[in-house]
Amino acid sequence: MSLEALIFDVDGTLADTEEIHRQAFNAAFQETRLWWNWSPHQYAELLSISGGKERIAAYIASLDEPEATKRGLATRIGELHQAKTRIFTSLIAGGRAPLRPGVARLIREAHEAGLKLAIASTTTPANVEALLETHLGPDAPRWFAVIAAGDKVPMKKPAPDIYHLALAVLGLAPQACVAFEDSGKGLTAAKAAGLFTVVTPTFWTRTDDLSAADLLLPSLGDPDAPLDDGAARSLGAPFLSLAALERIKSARAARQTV
Ligand code: XBP
Ligand code: MG
Repeated sequence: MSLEALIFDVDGTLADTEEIHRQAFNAAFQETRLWWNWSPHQYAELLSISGGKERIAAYIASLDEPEATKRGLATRIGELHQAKTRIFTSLIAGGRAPLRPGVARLIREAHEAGLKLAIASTTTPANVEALLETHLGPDAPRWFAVIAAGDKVPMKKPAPDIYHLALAVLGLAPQACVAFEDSGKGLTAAKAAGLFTVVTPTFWTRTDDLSAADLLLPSLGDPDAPLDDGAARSLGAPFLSLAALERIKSARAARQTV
């Protein structure tokens, strides 16, 4: 089955955004005078929880405070997360998280070749639009047949729900698509949805179990930012182009039918 769609995760995959998320959370905590401050080490641990609202809830539950205090704090999660999202999207619009190497090139290549594009992310939809509009232009969100993100599904990654939603709107079988992820949770979700998955880890996900990746690369690479020799050799090209992706995916499918 030929390649008909690319499905992209957002945080860590389109751009290395989690440090900006961390700063936005902390700025929201200052703005609401809670004075919490998540260190990079603390945030790396909190990232085991998908979803910003769920992350705040888990942090509140971990506090050494009376239950009544924690119940009161839990009623403020929506307000806190709205403030955080406003701050995050403003930082993104200010260019604080460039797209990773090869992302703009591959999205444009797929768009111009007539492939369908989709997003499958745990993050809040406003974050996705800010990232796409800032780096690919005001029309970019409309290049995507579906932006499946945030609370649009009951179960977040590593559950496959968000990928099932993206595939349903695309109207495609998983065999006709490729997923792009950065984390173990995202990889688990994409594989559970039956997708060939390219993984480009970041600092935050470098210790995740990525052994189920169909293609594991340091990034997608670019003509002016070619992959290192090892990755280029495994790919048979200095960066991941649509042609290289189709070649590798077809070869893997052919081997599986033997
Ligand atoms: C990563 C996440 C998100 C972000 C924070 O999403 O787990 O929760 O860390 O964004 P993905 P929100 O890798 O699936 O794009 O605060 O909007 O959840
Ligand atoms: Mg991610």
